[in-house]
Amino acid sequence: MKRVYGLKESMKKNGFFIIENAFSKEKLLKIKEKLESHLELEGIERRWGGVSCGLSPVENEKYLDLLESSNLFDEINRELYGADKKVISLGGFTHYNIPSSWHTDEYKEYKDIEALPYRVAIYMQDHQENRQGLWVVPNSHKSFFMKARLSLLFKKDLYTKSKLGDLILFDLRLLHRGWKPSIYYYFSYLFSFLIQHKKLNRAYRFFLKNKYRRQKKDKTSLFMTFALAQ
Ligand SMILES: O=C(O)CCC(=O)C(=O)O
Ligand SMILES: [Fe+2]
Repeated sequence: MKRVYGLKESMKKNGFFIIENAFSKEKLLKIKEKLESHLELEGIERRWGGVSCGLSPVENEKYLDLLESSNLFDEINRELYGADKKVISLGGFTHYNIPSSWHTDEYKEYKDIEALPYRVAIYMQDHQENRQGLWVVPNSHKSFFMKARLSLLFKKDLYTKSKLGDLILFDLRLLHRGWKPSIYYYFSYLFSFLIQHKKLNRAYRFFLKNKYRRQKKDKTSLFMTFALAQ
């Protein structure tokens, strides 16, 4: 069966799609090693809150070459946009230990729904057993941002539980986050945020930071954006 079977429908309906075992684990681990030794060489500390490095479209292409994934992306692009359409890279990020909170990567509304750009997430480690991978709110991509955020109160989010080698594609308007603290930490954080009590807030963030650190599970992820050439 085609790896991209159901991709277009799922992107429309849910706002995301997962291709399991899209890349070789060995290749990803080599790329991860390179990325991390670069950080070490530059003396960049992978502190709480994370470090992000912006990627140019050219660097995006370089990663695709390293992954030898051009065939897969041809399949994806054909499925999403139809044959003979030119798709370009718009750049992206490498993230190290980013525990991002709920956000969308794009806020504007698109007129041409058939020409929507898409984002890919490649996590360089397994995320079935921890909460550091990608969390999404299915179907939130069609709502206005604030409405989507409010809907978090009653809509169910979903943890992608990706494995090393999986590729996650998502609509840039989808509500998502990397890492979600357990419900207990989440609510107490919300509480300290709501009352805006400086000391309590600081104490709580300190607690959270140590909690994150104690996991001793570093996370590296690669996020890239692609769109139809104009
Ligand atoms: O690295 C992560 O886990 C999340 C990053 C993210 O959401 C983004 O780059 O848009
Ligand atoms: Fe994001």
